[in-house]
Parts: sequence; C-alpha cells; structure tokens
Amino acid sequence: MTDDLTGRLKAEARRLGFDGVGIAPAVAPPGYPRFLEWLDAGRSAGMGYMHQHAEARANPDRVLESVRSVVMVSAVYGRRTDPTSPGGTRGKVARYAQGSDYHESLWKRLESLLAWLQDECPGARGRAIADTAPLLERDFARLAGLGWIGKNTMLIDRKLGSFTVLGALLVDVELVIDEPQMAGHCGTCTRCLDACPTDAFAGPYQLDARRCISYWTIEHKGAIPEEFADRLEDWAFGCDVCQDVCPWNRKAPEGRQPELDPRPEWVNPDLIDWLSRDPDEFRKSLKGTALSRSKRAGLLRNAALILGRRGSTEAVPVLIDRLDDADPTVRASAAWALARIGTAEAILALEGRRGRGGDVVPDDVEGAFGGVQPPDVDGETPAGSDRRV
Ligand code: B12
Ligand code: SF4
Ligand code: SF4
Repeated sequence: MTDDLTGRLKAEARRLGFDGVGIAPAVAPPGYPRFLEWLDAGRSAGMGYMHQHAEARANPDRVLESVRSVVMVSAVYGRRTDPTSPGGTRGKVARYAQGSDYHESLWKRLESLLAWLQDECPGARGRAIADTAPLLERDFARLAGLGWIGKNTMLIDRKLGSFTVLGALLVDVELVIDEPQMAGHCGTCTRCLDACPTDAFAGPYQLDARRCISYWTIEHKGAIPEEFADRLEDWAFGCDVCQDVCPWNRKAPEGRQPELDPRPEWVNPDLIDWLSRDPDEFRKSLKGTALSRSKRAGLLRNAALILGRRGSTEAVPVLIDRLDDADPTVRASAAWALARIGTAEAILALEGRRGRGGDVVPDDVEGAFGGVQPPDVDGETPAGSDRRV
C-alpha cells in the first residue's frame, strides 16, 4: 500500500486527538515468551483473564483474521498532579482515572479512524481495541515506534512521557510499517524500582502484580491481605509512583482530550465522604469513569484501609456504620480499620459485635481482632498473601 494512504491515516489519527500513531506489522509479538514466563511465575496474581486469553495474545490474527497491519495509537491524559500526600481524610486516585473512562473515548476515536479508512478503502475490515481484546499493547506500541518499554514496564515516549493510554486498530490493509523502538533510554536510572512503595518489581522490566498497589486497589476483589492492607499509602484507586518519579515525565505535555481532564471530585477524594454516601447514589456517580472497575465495594475497602492505617479518629463513626454494610468486603475492611485505629469507641463497637449472630459480622470482627488478615470473603485465596518473589 502507498506511503500516501499511511501518511493520511496518521494525519487523521492526529486530527482525531491521538498524540502518537505508528504502524506495526501483524506478527507474533516479540515479548510473547516473556509474557508466558510472567504468567508461569504467578505474577498475574488473581487476574484469571490473563491466563484465559493467553493464547490469543500469541498473534493478532487470533483477534482479527487476515489482519495485515496493527495501527497503534497513544493519548496523553490528564494533568500533572501533586505527588505529595494529600493528608487528612483524603486519598489519591491515579491520574488516568480522574476524568471520564478512557476506554470509551479511545474506542470512539478508533472507530472513527476505522470509518475513515473504510471510506478510503471500501471493503476494508478492521477491529478497534481499547482493552477490549487480548493484545500485548505495549509490545505492539514499541514495534510501531511509539516508545520503548521502561524498567517500570511502561511504554515511554521521549516527548510524551508515559502518562499515555494505548489503543489499537487491527486492519486487513497493508500499511507502511514504522521503525520499532526496541532499545530503551533508561540508562543507569533505577528511580522507579527504588521508589515503588511495595517492592513490586522483581527486577527491571518485571512487575509482580501480587505486590502492586494498582493491582490490589483496582483488580482484586474481596478483602486485601494484611501485608498489603497496610501498604496502600494514600492510593484509593491505582498508583502512579513509578511514573511520578520517572525523569521522562518531567517535561511531558498534559492531556488534550477534554473528557480525560480531571474532575475535581476524583482528584483527592474525601474518603469519609465515600464511606458515608448513599450506596445507590455512589454507584451512579461511578458510571462512565474508570473507577467503576473497582465498584463501590472495592473503593470503600480501599478508603477504610487508608483511614485505618492513618489512625484517623474522625473516621470512627462512619466506619462503625460500615460494620453493618450489606457488602462483606466493606464490613471486613471497616473492622480492620477500627481495630487499627483502636480508640475506646472503635474497640467497643467491635466488641459489641463479637460473637453476635444474625446480620452482624462476627467473622469480620474476629479477623480484625486477630489483627492480621481480614477474612477472604470471596472464598478465593488472596494472591500474594503467602508468596514473595
Ligand atoms: C494486566 C495489566 C495491568 C496489571 C499488570 C501490569 C503489568 N506491568 O503487567 C496491573 C493491574 C498491575 C496494571 C497496572 C497499571 N496499568 Co495496566 N494493563 C494491564 C494490561 C491489561 C495487560 C498488561 C500485560 O500484558 N502484562 C503482562 C506483562 C508481561 O506484559 P508487559 O507489561 O506489557 O511486559 C512486556 C515488557 O515488559 C516486555 N519485557 C519483559 N521483560 C523485559 C525485559 C527487557 C529487557 C525488555 C526490553 C522488555 C521486557 O515483555 C513483556 C511482554 O510484552 C494492559 C493492556 C493490554 N492489553 O496490554 C494495561 C496497560 C499496560 N496498563 C496501563 C496503565 C495506564 C496502568 C497503570 C499506570 C494504572 C495505574 N495508574 O494504576 C498501572 C501501571 C503499573 C505498571 N508499572 O505497569 C496502560 C499502560 C500505558 C503505557 N503508556 O504503558 C495499558 C497499556 C492499558 C492501556 N490500554 O493504555 N496493569
Ligand atoms: S504502580 Fe505503584 S505499586 Fe505498582 S509497581 Fe508502580 S509504584 Fe509499585
Ligand atoms: S524511572 Fe528511570 S528506570 Fe524507571 S522507567 Fe523512568 S527512566 Fe526508566
């Protein structure tokens, strides 16, 4: 196919709001063996879907038959945020989740790009992907020349930095392939590895999700085991530490997609407010945001653990209320937090429930008094609780 079509496709992608666009060949991704090693080592924690669709990641033709080219796009999101602790009763939300859900805006733009291509090449087939199909996105992004994979495993571009989200358009049209970026530009730097609060890197380029705050606060369902319940720092959803410290983000631009701009209520949310909100109204407020992935139960769990770790006495009344929450994860986390805060009022509330039947939660309370691990309410062994890599 002509340089001309590829050039115009790239121009259209930029017009649609993408900051980076490149073309990768539709081949087996070179990082696939590493991905399998990652799975075998158990580093995907409880993300069963990574195993289920592992084979499909071996080649993009499993996602779109007769695919000829992989158009990779990137978009910078949000605004630079203050990496220091918000303190008080406030928590932090990862920058990517402070605006509207990026999946939707990415997907709509990719669909528009596909429609444009189909106008140019009638009969062309394609599939837009924004985390909606199994594809090693960072591997294809570096193949498409969009950046290199840093020691923190993020796709980094010299100009755009790493606060970018990635999307793909698989097409059966032959486009002009870009020069891949297989060599990195991390040099001797190890800032991300040193700064990670939970030592989640088993080494450069190797993230163990069993130790990652982002995994526990977003992906994990149910109670968080003690080792990590106590180590969420300020993170109520996601974690940006290994990007905040990266020198390549110092001069990176801010996002230009308005829907990804931070909404004030999600930047440093008041965690007592989260715990106090009417459940239905809170659920409604999560619609259309990336935070909805954790659901109300996950977010309230995270909020309770952060406040408990801080010993926030102001949170005691609302945590006592949450001991009667309909959700067992919320109850267990509130019990853990109260035991951790340990004021007379908190202990009395827990004692009052110890051994009571009916709709109270004796197991949660025992777990809290045991002082160690909230019960695994999903009946699934909490990944990482007994393993260290
Ligand atoms: C599962 C997942 C997670 C997991 C695991 C993350 C991980 N590093 O594997 C968890 C929940 C922890 C997570 C967290 C985050 N995620 Co995430 N996640 C994914 C997902 C769905 C799959 C990633 C995957 O396949 N992991 C398996 C590992 C083995 O693959 P990999 O990280 O790509 O590793 C490759 C390289 O490291 C390389 N490699 C391995 N060893 C070596 C050694 C050398 C020398 C070299 C050169 C390369 C190399 O080979 C691997 C295979 O390609 C992707 C979307 C997608 N479909 O790709 C988003 C994705 C990677 N996540 C994304 C984001 C934004 C995040 C967070 C920043 C969110 C947050 N703020 O909390 C954090 C960042 C944490 C981090 N440092 O990675 C973006 C990343 C964008 C970017 N610029 O890189 C993606 C691409 C989603 C998107 N569509 O934009 N995520
Ligand atoms: S996202 Fe946070 S916890 Fe996870 S590897 Fe990066 S710094 Fe560590
Ligand atoms: S902090 Fe340093 S080592 Fe880590 S990704 Fe950035 S440049 Fe690479």
